[in-house]
Amino acid sequence: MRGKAGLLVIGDRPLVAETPESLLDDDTTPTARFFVRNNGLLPERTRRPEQWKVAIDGEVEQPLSLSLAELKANFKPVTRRLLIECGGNGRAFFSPRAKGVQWTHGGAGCPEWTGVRLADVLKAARLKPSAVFSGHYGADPRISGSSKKPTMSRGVPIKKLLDDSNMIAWAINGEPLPLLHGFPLRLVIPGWPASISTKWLTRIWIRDRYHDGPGMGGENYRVPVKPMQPGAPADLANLVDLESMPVRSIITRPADTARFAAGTRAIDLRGAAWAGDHRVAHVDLSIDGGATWRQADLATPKNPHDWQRWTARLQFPSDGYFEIMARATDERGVSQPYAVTRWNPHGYGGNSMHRITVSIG
Ligand SMILES: Nc1nc2c(c(=O)[nH]1)N[C@H]1C(S)=C(S)[C@@H](COP(=O)(O)O)O[C@H]1N2
Ligand SMILES: [Mo]
Repeated sequence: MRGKAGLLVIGDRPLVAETPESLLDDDTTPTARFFVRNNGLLPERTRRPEQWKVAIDGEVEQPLSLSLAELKANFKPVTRRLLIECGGNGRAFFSPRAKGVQWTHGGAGCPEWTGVRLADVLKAARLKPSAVFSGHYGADPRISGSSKKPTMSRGVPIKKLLDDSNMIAWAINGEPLPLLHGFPLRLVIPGWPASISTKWLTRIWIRDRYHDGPGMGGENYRVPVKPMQPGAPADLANLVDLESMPVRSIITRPADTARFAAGTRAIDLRGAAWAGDHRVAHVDLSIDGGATWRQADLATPKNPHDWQRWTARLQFPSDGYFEIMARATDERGVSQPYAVTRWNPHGYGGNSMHRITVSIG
């Protein structure tokens, strides 16, 4: 894939690519290393990006149709480092196999976005008291090309829509969005499955009820309330939307299967951790299958919904072959499990610990 050296293509129609953990070692994810998830085809690249329009309509006192130029001129631009993560990140670890693209841990990234606060735009549209949910629309055609239905249209409850972190963004890492990531405008709604962060954004429909676009309801982005038997058919009445993403950490240095010289007794590790709408409280590392743990040094996030980088120096008792596990714990005391829990048909929210192996000597 052009401009995405080192990413692993895990689906080609639609195009989907994940980032190996060792390529997520930068504090701010370079665009070249940012994962790709399309559900449809790429729309045509507009020749007049400044005239691209986004409608805000439905349960609002003042329906808006704002061009990119108007967004830039009439609202205060902000730049923030925000992590977005595919709802299916970690899906490959479900057993039996869950339906969908088999992400390991690389369906996430944390670049810097520039745009306007979604809350400022919603304020200008003046939500009615009847506003309870949103529905987001993008310009990408469906794979089949045949239907008028959008490829995907998801939404969130108004409380989440109004979160101060949310943006309508036109730039990533200081450059206009590439077509692959939503040129010229996209939503960035961090913390929840990234399928709500609509690319090629054309419309935000404010609704008086739960949204029913493609990608909502049924088994879509839903997890069981009462744990279900893995592999069994799902009882739809027992499924609820996955909202805040679960806590996760990745080891970004050393790379998996790294080799060290005989006699090496200390190895420096680096990584990142995040926890949806929550802060990460601590990250712990084990080289003995979880029998003992060492706490990493955890950086504070630059802004809400930024990931938290961590570093640690681990001591090794001898030469040999070691498995290193990283386990993050959120501010509520919830840690990553050894193996994925809450099996669901499409494998959402799988946050089992990341493990790498190293050899010394
Ligand atoms: N219009 C549109 N927006 C979309 C999608 C899509 O298929 N069409 N995919 C969503 C999903 S499932 C994810 S995980 C993120 C991925 O964003 P990225 O490709 O910029 O990494 O975009 C979201 N926004
Ligand atoms: Mo996704």
